[in-house]
Amino acid sequence: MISKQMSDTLNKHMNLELYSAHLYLAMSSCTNELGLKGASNWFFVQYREEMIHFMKFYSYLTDQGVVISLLASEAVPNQYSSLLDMVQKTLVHEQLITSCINELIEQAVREKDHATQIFLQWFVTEQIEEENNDRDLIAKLKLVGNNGHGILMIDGEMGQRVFVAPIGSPLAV
Ligand code: OFO
Repeated sequence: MISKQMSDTLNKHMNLELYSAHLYLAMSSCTNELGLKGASNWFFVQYREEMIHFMKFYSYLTDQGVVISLLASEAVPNQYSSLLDMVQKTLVHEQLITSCINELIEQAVREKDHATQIFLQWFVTEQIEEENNDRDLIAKLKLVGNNGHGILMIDGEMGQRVFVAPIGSPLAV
């Protein structure tokens, strides 16, 4: 049993996860255009992870008997000054998502909604990893600055990222 208020805010957040997926898919396209194939791969993997996050919310809500609402999707930016700019904006976006997850948990606690609290725990851990990955990349990109060899080395590392669907994930897109 989930309250209307709780399901509405979860539904809203589900749409934000879809926005995240679109944001990173656009970044994958931008980096591809710049010739940074590794970074393009990294953002594409990030896109796929966001689709899993979206589907986790979708499955949770439908399992709770909620008919989901897909809201109109906001256009995402596709102009960036550099790879560093993209990753810095990624970190800012992930910090926003972290604060949204925290607010969702606070609401679930207020409503004594234990099921939703348990559901959201996975996202608490996930957000630590998301922010940490971005901070690592920002630090490396700042170290190399405008050095082309350095950027290509980081691009090569970003190309190693592999998508791994979390155990029990509703859908590997
Ligand atoms: Fe779904 O964590 Fe990023 O946005």
